[in-house]
Amino acid sequence: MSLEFEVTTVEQMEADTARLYETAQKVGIDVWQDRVKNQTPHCGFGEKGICCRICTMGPCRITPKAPKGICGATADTIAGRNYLRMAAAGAAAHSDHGRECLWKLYDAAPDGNFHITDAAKLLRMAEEWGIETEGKDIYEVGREVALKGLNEYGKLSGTSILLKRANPERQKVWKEQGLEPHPIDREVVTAMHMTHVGCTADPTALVHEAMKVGMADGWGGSMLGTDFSDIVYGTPMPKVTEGNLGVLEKDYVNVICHGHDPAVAEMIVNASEDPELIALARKNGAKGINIVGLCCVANEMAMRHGIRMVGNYLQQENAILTGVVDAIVVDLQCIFPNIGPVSECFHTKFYTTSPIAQIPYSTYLPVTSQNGGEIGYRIVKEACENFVNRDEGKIFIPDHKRKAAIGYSCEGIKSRLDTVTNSHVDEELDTYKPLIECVKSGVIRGAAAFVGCNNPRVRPDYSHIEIMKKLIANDIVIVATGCAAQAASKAGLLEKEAKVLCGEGLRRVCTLADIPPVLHMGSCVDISRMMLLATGIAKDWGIDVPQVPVVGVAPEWMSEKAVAIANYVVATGIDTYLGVSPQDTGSEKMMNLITSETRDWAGGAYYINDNPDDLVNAIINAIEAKRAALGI
Ligand code: XCC
Ligand code: SF4
Repeated sequence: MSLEFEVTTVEQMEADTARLYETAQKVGIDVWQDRVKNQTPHCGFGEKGICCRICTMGPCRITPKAPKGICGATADTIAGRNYLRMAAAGAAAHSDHGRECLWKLYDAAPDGNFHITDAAKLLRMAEEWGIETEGKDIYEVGREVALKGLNEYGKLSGTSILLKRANPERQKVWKEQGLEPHPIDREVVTAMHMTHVGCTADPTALVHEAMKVGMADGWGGSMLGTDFSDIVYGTPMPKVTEGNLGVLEKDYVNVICHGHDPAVAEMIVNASEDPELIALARKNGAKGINIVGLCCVANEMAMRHGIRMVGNYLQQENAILTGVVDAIVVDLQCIFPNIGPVSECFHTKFYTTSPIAQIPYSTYLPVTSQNGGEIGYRIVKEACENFVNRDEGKIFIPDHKRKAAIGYSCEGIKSRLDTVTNSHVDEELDTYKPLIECVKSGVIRGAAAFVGCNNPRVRPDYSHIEIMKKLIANDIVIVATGCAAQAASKAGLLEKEAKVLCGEGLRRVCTLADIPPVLHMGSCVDISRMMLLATGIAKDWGIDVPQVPVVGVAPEWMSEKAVAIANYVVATGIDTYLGVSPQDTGSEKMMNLITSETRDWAGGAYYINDNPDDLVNAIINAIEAKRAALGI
């Protein structure tokens, strides 16, 4: 083990960004750094959540002189409604992505564009849902299971079928507190209706519904998205890839897949393996075709195929500014509209593929189950043809990239734990017990689940990386998804060698189980994997989730999806540490609800602090307090 391990620092990443910013200025295009300047200072009313524009008597803003909107809505009501609307939009986005994955299973066929890749997982789900499989073709089973899943969105009555997966104590809390979500679409509609002019004014009820719509996401739409992605595209298992801008290759045709739903990216990867297209790339002077991912679709593709990850959210303009992106193809969510204008300054071809995300200055090719293969082929072909159109004078690729050990789904984590089970209490396989033993004995102090975006409101990636480093040094193991996981990958924290940064206990566990100290669990819908991990640990331990020394951490979150996530994480009984405040500071009542009162309902609440040093100390103290309460 080399003790010379060094992370790639935020300063080095910022130097890359600064160099690419020069290119942006040279070609005359604005990037997010410019727009942040133009938007600062932000609107104080919006920032505090006390601007209401849900009816045309308004917009109304709350000030000491005007403490109520025209209808009489107070700061508490306005901030509460805004908060619930964010949660509803986030739940809608994740859940609709999940729905697309279900349709891909429904449409799957042996000779079609989409197939059943993890048949064993499909059969497990059929059993879980009481679907008869005896004597049926696997694709017939797939259609039945898909229909049952789709029914979860709009069934006439009942609550999420997936709640049963949680430990019994959690299920009881959800029932008693009225937090069992109704069908997913219904819950989103309820949230929108409650926040219509003249409906719910009570902030407590608004926060309660935010948790419920969050539950419809985390224990509904997102969880379905994860499971059905696994069935159609394969369940992630440990493997190695690379991350950061240095994965772009000057001599190759570069195609970036950006967004969330794996469907389009799968079609692009398939096409890139077509011998005819590889020959075309070579004919045009390239050495081959290099497919890379950006944002969550990068996580999806990396976890399943080892596709390399070019970066997280704030890196999307940077990637094109390298001048070597021959095509960028997007599906949905987290796509800067400015990808269009930036691409126009280069030879880069920009493709949109979903009716949900139609963006100016793109070629719009809506992808369906039926035409996916054809469109994937067309895009890769056009990218190969486009290789010759690069402008040498605009090319600069930062050379930073790091190895990344990834693929730690629950199944992937258990597969690693199985290798060390025998050295522990029993010989059971497929259990979290070895991990629990490590926590009980104090070799590992606890776990932190890192999620969320990067955000120019704080120093991008800095909070993620600094907090992670300090936690692993304190023997707190990390699981990460989304852009948080990619921040870790850029820094090198997903390398197994990063164990030298750990405290002695965690370092030993990393060596024994052959894992990095930061475990990449996937994309943001895969935070559902984290919920299954937390409730699975609680089950195997025989305690409830709020007792487990685990916390959620979102130091740089920005999206409405993150609000939905934060709500289901606290509803699952996990305290969540936020580095960016929800836009509710204009209402003391709201801040009290989300940072304290929700803990009385479900065992979890937010802790908010934009100073990463304070945030990390609070996390360590909280984990130690949970340990003390357990007497370990
Ligand atoms: Fe989007 Fe999922 Fe945030 Fe990244 S972490 S900026 S939501 S891509 Ni989900
Ligand atoms: Fe103003 Fe009330 Fe209308 Fe909101 S709902 S804009 S507070 S009048």
